[in-house]
Amino acid sequence: MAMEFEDYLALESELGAHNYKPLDVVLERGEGVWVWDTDGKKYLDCLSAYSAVNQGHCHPKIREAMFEQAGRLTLTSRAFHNDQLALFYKEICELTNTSKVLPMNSGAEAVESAIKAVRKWGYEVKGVPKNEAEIIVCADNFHGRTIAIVGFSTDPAARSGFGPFAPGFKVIPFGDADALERVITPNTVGFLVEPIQGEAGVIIPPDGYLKRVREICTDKNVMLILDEIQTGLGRTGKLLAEEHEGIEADLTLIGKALSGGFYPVSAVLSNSEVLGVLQPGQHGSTFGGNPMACAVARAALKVLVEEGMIENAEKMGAYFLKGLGEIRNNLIKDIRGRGLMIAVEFHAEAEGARRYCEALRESGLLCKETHVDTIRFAPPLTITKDQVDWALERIEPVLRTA
Ligand code: IF1
Repeated sequence: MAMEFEDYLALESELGAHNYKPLDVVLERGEGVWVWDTDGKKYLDCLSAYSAVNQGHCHPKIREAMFEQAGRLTLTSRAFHNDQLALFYKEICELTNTSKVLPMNSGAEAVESAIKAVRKWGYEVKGVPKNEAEIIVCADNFHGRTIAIVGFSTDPAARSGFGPFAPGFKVIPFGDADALERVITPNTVGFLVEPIQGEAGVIIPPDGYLKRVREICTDKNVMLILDEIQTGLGRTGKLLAEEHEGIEADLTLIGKALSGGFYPVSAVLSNSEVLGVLQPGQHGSTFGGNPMACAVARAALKVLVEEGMIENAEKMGAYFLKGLGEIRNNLIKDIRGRGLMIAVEFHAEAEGARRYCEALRESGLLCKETHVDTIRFAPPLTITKDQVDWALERIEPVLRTA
């Protein structure tokens, strides 16, 4: 069956759940920062699959690792050992200064796993009474789509209609360390937070926030859980965003770019105390830690570091942000970013960012609005100065229009 653009959209609409509203483009190929649609039109990808493709589309070295592993051994389950897992552990621990790792698949699973582990830590190590553990989260968080996670979301779209929800979560404002200090009780086991809120619209907390949070958590014996699923692995110009404030979380959650977009791979990285409470049979996953995932993740981490992508994100991010800052349009409310995690927010009078995303698509640039008023720019970390210039040449006329 020869499929045309309209046929793909019609079939998807007929047979798929309508839980997305994608831009009208059907992609069939990607290489580096570029993707091509079914008509052969080329675009610069400024979303990078929500930062899962930090290393660029179809990175040849990750692909090679995946092909090689696919021809050897893909899945053993954790009933047996495999020859990739130990090396994945070693490499990620050395890179991130971690003492224990729990491999999972999706980001949401990493979040769920961290919640389970800190609760258990609370009961067994901190001495919290049975079923009384509390975890503090922030308003406007985004941590995934499971029942427990959407239960502590403050976004009506994400949570309404899905109850009843798991108890044990308290919500405080993001960026407010005093609020954290006030709400902690002896039963608080963890504080779960994004270093920069992604879905909320690239919200950067005040300077010193994470440092204060780290001090408060240490002081009150509360485990600091940083969700670096989006901010991690180079996106903000550091391997982990926590480095901007020179702190270390007790648990760090990574996913997305851990596979460079080839495969769902996530992990909980922890000090030994928290993950140390999990005993055989208490947690697991059929695919977690499988040899394919480990081989792919090892290659994805290697190229991220060896090819200088993290430093490039810092440099190109600053250059991109500066270029965007020169665009004049009274409808633009704010332009902000760290590394290549960048947002342009419009005033309500602009009547939404979606139309700008549509116009950018026409001009050969793919990006996506978040909520109503914000466009996120997050190209692969391999982007060159010429490619940023190419992007700015197209963004400028579009964003300049009223
Ligand atoms: C979708 C958003 C981004 C995340 C953080 C955990 C997860 C995510 C900080 C869960 C996932 C994704 C999910 C994706 C769109 C995307 C997203 F707009 F929804 F919020 F990136 F900004 N923690 N974020 O950002 O990871 O289970 O999906 O692997 O379509 O829902 P996951």
